[in-house]
Amino acid sequence: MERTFGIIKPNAFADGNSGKIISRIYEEGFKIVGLKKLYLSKVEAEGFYYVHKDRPFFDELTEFMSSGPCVVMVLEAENAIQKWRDLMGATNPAEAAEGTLRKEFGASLGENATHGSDAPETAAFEIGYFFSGLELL
Ligand code: DAT
Ligand code: MG
Repeated sequence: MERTFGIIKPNAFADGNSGKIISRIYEEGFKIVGLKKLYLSKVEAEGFYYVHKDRPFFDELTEFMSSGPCVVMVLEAENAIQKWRDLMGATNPAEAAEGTLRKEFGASLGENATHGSDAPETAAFEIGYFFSGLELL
């Protein structure tokens, strides 16, 4: 079993799509090990996306991620990291395959509805950024 980290981003939360996304997560066979709603500050969003600090879209991204509440989650499944990325679809909703979350709920490249870790090291960092061990028993 593997764990990954996911976010229902502010656009999907504001659009009232959190429930549909959580339903899909269960349908695809994930166990939800941790889940909470947060309203990130700009600084907290910058810390989370630190690896992207030199990218031209860093300010836009962190402004968006701190623009409203989101839902942070720890998901468990076999091959959870790849499985969750597959369910989300391509970064740009316009290029995401039919049936993926970003295709269905993404509004634009920036406001693409969901986040998912891309490797075991980033999953460990991202889970630890938002959850303590006690919250994941
Ligand atoms: P992903 O979220 O698929 O792992 P990423 O890590 O490359 O994609 O980028 C993080 C987020 O930043 C992405 O979900 C949306 C935003 N983003 C990426 N490229 C962008 C761009 N060229 N313009 C605006 N936002 C961008
Ligand atoms: Mg990424």
